[in-house]
Amino acid sequence: MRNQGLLTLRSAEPSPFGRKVRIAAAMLGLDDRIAIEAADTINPDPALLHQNPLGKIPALILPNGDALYDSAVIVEYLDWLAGGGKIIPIEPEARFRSLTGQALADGIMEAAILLRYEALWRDVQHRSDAWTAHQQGKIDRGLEAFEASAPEEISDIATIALACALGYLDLRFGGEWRPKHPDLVRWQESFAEAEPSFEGTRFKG
Ligand SMILES: N[C@@H](CCC(=O)N[C@@H](CS)C(=O)NCC(=O)O)C(=O)O
Repeated sequence: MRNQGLLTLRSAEPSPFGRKVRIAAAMLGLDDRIAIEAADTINPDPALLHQNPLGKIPALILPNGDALYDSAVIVEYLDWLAGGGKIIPIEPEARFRSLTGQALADGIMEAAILLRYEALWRDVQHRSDAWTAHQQGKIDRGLEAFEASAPEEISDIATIALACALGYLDLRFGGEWRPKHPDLVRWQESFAEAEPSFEGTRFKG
């Protein structure tokens, strides 16, 4: 294992991107190296805005005070810390398939978060049906693509990100995705069985 020292993760329990980092850390055996410091992105504290000028979580604070973001960079760092090639394969074909899978699952989460923010931040009369449908289209097409070929590996970054995307749709959108995506429902069950940190990081608030 590479350099020692405590890492601090700025995150919030419901955050699907924070969950992705926490599951990755658990799979890599790094979770006891990471202290979680809660962050509120609606009223970001000055430290968070300094650590990540975008005011977004997750951000990982290194022992020397440097901050890493976003979640894709953090998991790349954690994989490197654990020796490399563990959840982000080294062999190019597998590597870029994995990273692209992560990007697709991250995109589903981003669209879902925008829908959630629309409901949180905008009064009903100012919401746009066209914009909502635009974001929903990304979620629907992303899920269809995963339904057509769910990732085979259970322990790479694409699968972790997909599990977190589905978990976020369960949390904020009442699992509406489930009836249309039976293969993904089964896939999520196998992921949860294989990886206890999925349940361990589920927001129960
Ligand atoms: N691309 C980023 C997305 C992170 C993100 O959107 N985080 C949300 C919480 S889950 C956030 O910080 N939102 C606050 C904001 O957008 O101001 C990543 O992968 O970390």
